[in-house]
Amino acid sequence: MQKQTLTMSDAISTAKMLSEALPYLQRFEDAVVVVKFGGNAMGDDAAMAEFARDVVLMRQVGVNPVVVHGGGPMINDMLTKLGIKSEFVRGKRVTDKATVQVVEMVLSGLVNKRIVQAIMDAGGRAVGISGKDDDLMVCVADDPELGFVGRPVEMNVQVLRDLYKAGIIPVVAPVATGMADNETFNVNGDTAAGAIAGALQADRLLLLTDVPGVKDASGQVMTQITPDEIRAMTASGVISGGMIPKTETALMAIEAGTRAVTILDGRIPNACLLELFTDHGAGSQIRS
Ligand code: X2W
Repeated sequence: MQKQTLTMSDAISTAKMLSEALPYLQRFEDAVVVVKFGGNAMGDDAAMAEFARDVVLMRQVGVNPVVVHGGGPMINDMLTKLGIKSEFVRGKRVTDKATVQVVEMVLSGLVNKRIVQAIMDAGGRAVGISGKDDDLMVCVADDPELGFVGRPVEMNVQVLRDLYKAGIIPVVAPVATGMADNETFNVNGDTAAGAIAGALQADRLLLLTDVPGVKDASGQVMTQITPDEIRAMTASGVISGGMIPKTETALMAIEAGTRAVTILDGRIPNACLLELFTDHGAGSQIRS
């Protein structure tokens, strides 16, 4: 017989919790959920394993998760090792030819494969690709000041549908191809996730980050916000700094047809499950 690790009362509360999740499991059956997993939310191997388990659980209960990752801190580490200086302008990395090569190596290689491996270890199936594969994300230069930073202008998301329909979790690195031959662009991870969620008309975009959500003027996290409120709070300066690219991404994704976007703290245990499958939810949900 298997060794019992739970007390009877713990086991009863686990069973009750599963039962209470039923309406949420029904609601998200076959839903497309794009999860942006930022470099700051990745943490150590244990946090990575827990994220992978949540994504595999989503898949197991009939959700179609699509993972889009970042890796800014990992790019910084490699650039430092190679003695390449790097700076950010308006939240985006100024990217010259040497930098874009490092970005592609780190994101499509190290970070992408680490996530794929973690999902496989959790018993799921994952395939790692970048925005270059099957021309998933075609970009133009975002701003001449930023060099090879891409703004997605053409999305070909059929490859993602093909993968999730086959039961495979796509894991996407935010590196993209350009309109001309042989161009490589570095794309901000949030921007890439928003463009993918919009093109897939996703049911949810979850932006996992290292802050609890969008705060109002008194510093309280807002659990529900409309796009109009976001615009007003941005104009009045209540939304500022690093939150701006996230709320801009949310608005873009909603305009393109994503049903709702949640900005949440990826460091909370089981953040994705909390948001999707409990009545508590997590972070700030933006929807019309
Ligand atoms: C980002 C891509 C990685 C990213 C960069 O070079 O850092 C641009 O800034 P996080 O972990 O999600 O911040 N690209 C253009 O977005 O990573």
